Amino acid sequence: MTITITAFERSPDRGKGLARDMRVRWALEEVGQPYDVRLVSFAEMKEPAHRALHPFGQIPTYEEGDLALFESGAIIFHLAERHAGLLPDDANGRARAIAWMFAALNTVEPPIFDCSLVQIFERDEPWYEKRLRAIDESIRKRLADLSRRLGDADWLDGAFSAGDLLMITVLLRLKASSNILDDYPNLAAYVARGEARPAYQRAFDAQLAVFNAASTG
Ligand code: GTB
Repeated sequence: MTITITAFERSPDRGKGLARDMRVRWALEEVGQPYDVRLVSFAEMKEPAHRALHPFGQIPTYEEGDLALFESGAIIFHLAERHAGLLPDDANGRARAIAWMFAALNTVEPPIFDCSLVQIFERDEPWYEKRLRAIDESIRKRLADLSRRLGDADWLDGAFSAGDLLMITVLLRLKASSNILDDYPNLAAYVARGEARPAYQRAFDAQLAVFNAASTG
C-alpha cells in the first residue's frame, strides 16, 4: 500500500532538514519503505482538507490505505511496530527503546524547541537575554545527563533504535543554531554517527531536493 507523507512546500530552514518530516523520512528509509510526499503550503495546512488529517494544521502527516496519522512520534512508532529495524525483538529492550522515544520528544526536545522560538519571536523583548540564559541552562542540564548516560556507547541502549533516531533529530536542531554540542563530544559524535547512516543521507537528500527544486523553479 502506498505511503504518503506531507512536508513543507518551502521549508523555512532552507533545506537543513530541521522540520519534522525529516525524522519520518529517515524512519521510512531505515525500514526500507518507499513513500510519496505531498508538499503543502502554510495556507493549505490550515484548510479543512489538511486539518482532517492533522487537527493542528501542521506537517508531517502519514497516510497508508485507510490509516491517517499525525504526530511524528506516533508515525515513527507505527513504522517501528510494523517493520523490522527500529525496535529490538525482546520485550524489555523494546520497552526501553520506546522510553527513549518519549525522552527525546518529551524531555529533551522541549527546551531545544523553546530556544528556537525565543530566538525568533522574543529577540526584541527586554527579557530576551535573561530568558535565553535560562533556556541554555535547561538545555545543558539535559545534555549533561544524556552525555553521562550515553558514555562511550554508540547508541542509547544496544542497537540503533527509533529512540536514537528521534534523539538525534532533536539534537541536530542544536547543531544548526549553536556550538553547544561541542561541549559534549560524545553527543556530537553520536549525532555524527546518526548522520552517517545511509538511510539518514537518503532522507536528507530527498528533503534538500525539495528545497532546491523550489529555489530554481
Ligand atoms: N508535535 C508535532 C510532531 O512531532 O509532528 C509537531 C509538528 C510541527 O511542529 N510541525 C511544524 C509545522 O507544521 C513543522 S516542524 N508548522 C507549521 C504550523 O504550525 O503552522 C517544526 C519546524 C518548523 C520550522 C523549522 N525550521 O525552519 O527550521 C524547524 C522545525
